[in-house]
Amino acid sequence: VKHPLMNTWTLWFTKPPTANDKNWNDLLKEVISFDSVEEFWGIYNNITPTSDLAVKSDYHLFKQGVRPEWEDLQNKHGGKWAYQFKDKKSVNIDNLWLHIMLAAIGETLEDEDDNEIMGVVVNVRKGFYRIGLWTRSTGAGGKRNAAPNNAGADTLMKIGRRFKETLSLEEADKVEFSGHTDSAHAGSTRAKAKYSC
Ligand code: M7G
Repeated sequence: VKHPLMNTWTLWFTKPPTANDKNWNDLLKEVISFDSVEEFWGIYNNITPTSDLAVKSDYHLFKQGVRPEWEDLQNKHGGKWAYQFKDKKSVNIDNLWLHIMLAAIGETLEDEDDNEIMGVVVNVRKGFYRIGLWTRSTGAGGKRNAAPNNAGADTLMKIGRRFKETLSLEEADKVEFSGHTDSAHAGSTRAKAKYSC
């Protein structure tokens, strides 16, 4: 028997750039899609653990039909919650990434009619690991020039708190939300956080 998931999910991988690679988008590879719990474990047990990936690698787990890029039409009004784990030696990144993937495919990061979660990401960097949670909107709902169906800030904050709980962070460790357009303009590290919790 297969236990179906609410959505079909696609795993993507960003490979570290070599000297010839110029475009970020060329480094991004679609790996596989799945729609059952059993397929998820089959894939999980057969891919390289995050802790064994080279620096500048990423895994992205996104709903099928959404590319893990700011430019995707379904991401362009959105943003991400993120947390950087700066002590790479003491953190169990494989376990954290597994937890956030299970929360995504098990749909526990949002309420049923929120429809905000696009996917989750883990970045392997020189000085840190970062886990991100991409949302469809930036919480501008209700504001005058918000895109249609944009969620309100309360919905984004609720998702942020669940993200933080799923990562078992201490109250003092703040997760931060930034919009993708800010990231695209400022470069990811300099984007100003819109919310934190
Ligand atoms: P990052 O991997 O989000 O964080 O972005 P990092 O700075 O900690 O490595 C690194 C760089 O990758 C960005 O400054 C962009 O040049 C590129 N990049 C990342 N993302 C997610 C995108 C994207 O969605 N679209 C484009 N065009 N470039 C991206």
